[in-house]
Amino acid sequence: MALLAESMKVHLRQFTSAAVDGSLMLRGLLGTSAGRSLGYGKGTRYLRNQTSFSSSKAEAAAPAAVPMNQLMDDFVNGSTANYIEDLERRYVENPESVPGSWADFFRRLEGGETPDSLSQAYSQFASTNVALTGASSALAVKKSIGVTLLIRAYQTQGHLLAELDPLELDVRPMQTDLDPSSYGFTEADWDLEMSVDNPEFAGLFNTKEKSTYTLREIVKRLREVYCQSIGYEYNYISEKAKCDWLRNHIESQPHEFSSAEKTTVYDRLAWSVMFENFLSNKYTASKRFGLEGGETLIPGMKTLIDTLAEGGCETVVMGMPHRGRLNVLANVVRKPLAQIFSEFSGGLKPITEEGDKTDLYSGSGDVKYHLGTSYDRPTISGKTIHLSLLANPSHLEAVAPVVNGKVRAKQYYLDDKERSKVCGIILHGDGSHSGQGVVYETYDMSALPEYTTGGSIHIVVNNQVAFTTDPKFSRSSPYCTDVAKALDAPIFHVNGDDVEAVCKVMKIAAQWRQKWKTDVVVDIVCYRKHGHNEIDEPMFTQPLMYNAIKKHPNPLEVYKAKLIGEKAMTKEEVDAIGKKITNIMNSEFENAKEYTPKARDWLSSHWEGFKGPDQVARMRNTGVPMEILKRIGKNVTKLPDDFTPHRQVKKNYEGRKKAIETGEGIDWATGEMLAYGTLIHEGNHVRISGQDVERGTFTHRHAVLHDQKTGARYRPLDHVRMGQHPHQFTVSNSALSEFGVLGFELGYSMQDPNSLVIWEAQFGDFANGAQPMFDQFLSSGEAKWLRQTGLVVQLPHGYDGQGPEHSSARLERFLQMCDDDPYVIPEGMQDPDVELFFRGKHTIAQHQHHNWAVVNVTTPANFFHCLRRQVHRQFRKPLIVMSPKNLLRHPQCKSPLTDFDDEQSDDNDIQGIRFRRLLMDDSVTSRHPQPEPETQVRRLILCTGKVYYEIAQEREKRGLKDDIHICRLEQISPFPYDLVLRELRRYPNAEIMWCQEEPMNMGAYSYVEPRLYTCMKTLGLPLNWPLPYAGRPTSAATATGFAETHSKEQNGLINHALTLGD
Ligand SMILES: Cc1ncc(C[n+]2csc(CCOP(=O)(O)OP(=O)(O)O)c2C)c(N)n1
Ligand SMILES: [Mg+2]
Repeated sequence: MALLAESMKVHLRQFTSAAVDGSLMLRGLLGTSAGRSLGYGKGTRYLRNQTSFSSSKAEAAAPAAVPMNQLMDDFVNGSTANYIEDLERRYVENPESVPGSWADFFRRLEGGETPDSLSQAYSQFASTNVALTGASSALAVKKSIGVTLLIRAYQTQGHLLAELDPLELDVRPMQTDLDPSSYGFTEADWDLEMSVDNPEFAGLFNTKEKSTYTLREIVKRLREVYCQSIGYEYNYISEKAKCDWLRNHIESQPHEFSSAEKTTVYDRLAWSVMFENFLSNKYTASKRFGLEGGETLIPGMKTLIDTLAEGGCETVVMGMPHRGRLNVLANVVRKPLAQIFSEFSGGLKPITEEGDKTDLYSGSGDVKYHLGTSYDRPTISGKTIHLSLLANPSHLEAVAPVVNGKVRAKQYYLDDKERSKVCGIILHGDGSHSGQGVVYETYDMSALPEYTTGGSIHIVVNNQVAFTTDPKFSRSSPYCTDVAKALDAPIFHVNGDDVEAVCKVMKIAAQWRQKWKTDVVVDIVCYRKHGHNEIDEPMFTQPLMYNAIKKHPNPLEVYKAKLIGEKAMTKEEVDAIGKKITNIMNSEFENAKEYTPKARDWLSSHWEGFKGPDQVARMRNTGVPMEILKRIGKNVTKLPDDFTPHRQVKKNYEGRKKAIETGEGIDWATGEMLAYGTLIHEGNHVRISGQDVERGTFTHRHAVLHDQKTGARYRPLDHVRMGQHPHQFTVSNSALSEFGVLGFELGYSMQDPNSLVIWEAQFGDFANGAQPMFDQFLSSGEAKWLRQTGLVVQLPHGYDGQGPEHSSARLERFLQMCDDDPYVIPEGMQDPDVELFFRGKHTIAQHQHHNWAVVNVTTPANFFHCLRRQVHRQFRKPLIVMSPKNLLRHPQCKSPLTDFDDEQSDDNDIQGIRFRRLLMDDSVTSRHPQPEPETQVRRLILCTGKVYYEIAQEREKRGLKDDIHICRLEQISPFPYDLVLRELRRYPNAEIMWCQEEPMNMGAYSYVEPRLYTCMKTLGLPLNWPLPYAGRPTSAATATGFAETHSKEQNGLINHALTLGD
């Protein structure tokens, strides 16, 4: 609100001095000083809700500052000024379209009556309270203005007087704008009959039935609509049609529920309240983050879902925090009660199903109020709607963008162009909605072309406290929902004790979403019956509130009293509902004792055929026949004849084309393009998102070209094959967010395994803004929730003197989260069967049991295989890529096209047709697990990433190729034990050294060291402790900011790596 008021003041200031040369003016009426006048001159246009207006008059007077106090006139506030201007504009267009008294007023102004005389009339009116009948017509106009402004004020600010707090502790002061006396009315005016004949008030007053209303009736009606259990905030929405639609829905909705509807609402509320009571009686000492005090959420959500289904929605994806989650699972998603109760009794681990020979993998599990599930729910209209509730971590709000990503992916796969069939519902707490930045990041993506989902429905369970913190200490805005105003989302605040009001706003919210396809917010103002959880003492910190809560009846009692009072239901009828529910719960409680979770809740239907870690999966080769490579290469490097690319981009594309034609010198970007192109060719969906990914932060990708004459965009990868879906290849620059966008892509990747979803950070270090996504979802999500994702995260990494903030993607952190045992070599990798070894089968178990992979790839072809491997296997794991910067253009970092093909697919030698986890020294060729020893080699340097090229170049210069061999760990984790063992066998006399660019406390050193020792120990090699190390010393900062120091350090570590002792 403050922002809007400020912007309005700016307008007023500008209008004051705009040239008006004889146009219609309200100057005299609205204030005697020029500083308070309003109006718009010919050719000057006022844009609602914008902080500027444009004038076609070049010579328009420059705005002169007006003292702020003059702009604060209680009569000419932001909304009234806006309203009068609107009336004036409508009068100019069509005098019939405004109420008669206004038309008269404008006519008189046109007729030459001076603004001053009207102004005097206003003053007289304000001081003398002349009754309308028999008053001068000027005073009639004044009354009319007063009443229209009053109505408008209620439409805009009525929510400030709405009765939202069930505890009635929130004392809401009378608002000046909502007080009739602010418009000159006095007690004596209550029974004045007035015209309210205005199309914008048609929903409020039926003027056909009754041509005039008394002030008393008008205020009563306004309070009824705007100040009862619902507070509507919507007038800031800049699109008039949307505002009108909403106003119409608010003002002309039938306010009465039918008796059948009331029974349904009662039944649903009873389930909600009784579920919490049941749990509280049966599991007294258990934490469940109950919904007590906010139970009307459940009937509200059911109404929401019913209405969405009526509006064509078939699938809903939901995300929510701890509060009330079990209730939502039981009563909205309909997870079997016996299962929920069984989880309360300790949550048995799932058992192996009959006939299944393998041990059922159950992961590490999670607490009951984090698990997700899905269900097909029949709705009131008879349609069925698919509901899925995503598993979520404790990190409040982190799941919000994940929901939207999943919704967007579903819309892609359902070809839901209108975005009507799939909708996201995101639940929030009041504290977290206003406090967590990811909430804004999620809203901010809501209208971006490649991220929009056609609007999410946000529900805030606003219990007016966050753990022990009162709202005034947890947010600076009046409402916890104010952040959504930035997006023009309508916000409905509703008293959580009024279940019918909750259902009513949910219905409008669903209708809004289906109609306008933008976000909408429902803020259920309720309370929290217990402490933060059931075993927490709230009286320590909120004594007054909890004294009120103790005396407060629960929402079911409130509704029951209402229904019985108004004779909508009898006591017997409500009792029968209670009895039915108690019986069902009791019998489910009994069933829970026998309940053993057997469902293999691994993968959703799209994931059929995919394997959990307990099932043996296959890996496919990733090479592609040369002929297809060439065809795709040609298609994606060809630009239309009438397209004018930038000169450098043209050259770049010519280079790519030539490399494909000649089969030589494929660079990183071309290799990447071939990976995407071949995956698309096979029918997969490829999506790349992140900051500036279209061009690429380092100008290497140019996945979207811009015509230099027309500005038209061209995406070569849209042309891999004929009839390609327009979004099959998606590449999009994102909002400048890491947490939100990564979350979105994670959600997207979880939908369908046949998609390659990539999030790329601008520089790897910025990924730390998304740390909860790595900690809570990517590295541990499968273990906790049995849900797989093949999301690829590309993090530019490498020390090239750009300072501490652009060098390191913090490789060490990703490695620290890898769950492989540093001291145990996985079965089959230590002494592999030769045939299995060549077919790569001995590595599958390791990959399947690992939580994610971390790679640092150094050749375009290997990156091609690495990306393709993500899709060409029967399970999915997240992939963290330390992606290159200077290798994008490095003359040595090129691959021949033959490294991409599948020529060797029938050969025993798997390397070359698949991703190479370790690149051997370039002088050796044998890949046998027991290679011929290279006895002359004195040192084996193991390293990863681009430092390889620097060491190799210097080694060449120094003529040390025979003495020092270099191996690259392209995949650092899961650690390629088998290949490292092979290399150790190859070099029996060599000293093993680890070389890295990063400081010793960073990079891969700490991860590699114990694993290398394990390999040495296995082979009976002497353990050289500490592990010989060439790299930067330990450091607090990731890198130096001084270019000279950087070079010195870099040269120093390379020199160290290549300096052999005697
Ligand atoms: C990101 C994050 N910070 C802190 C917490 C610890 N925490 C759990 S619940 C809670 C209070 C949440 O308040 P609110 O959003 O109002 O939800 P309520 O519990 O009142 O339903 C806090 C601070 C958390 N889970 N996540
Ligand atoms: Mg709260």
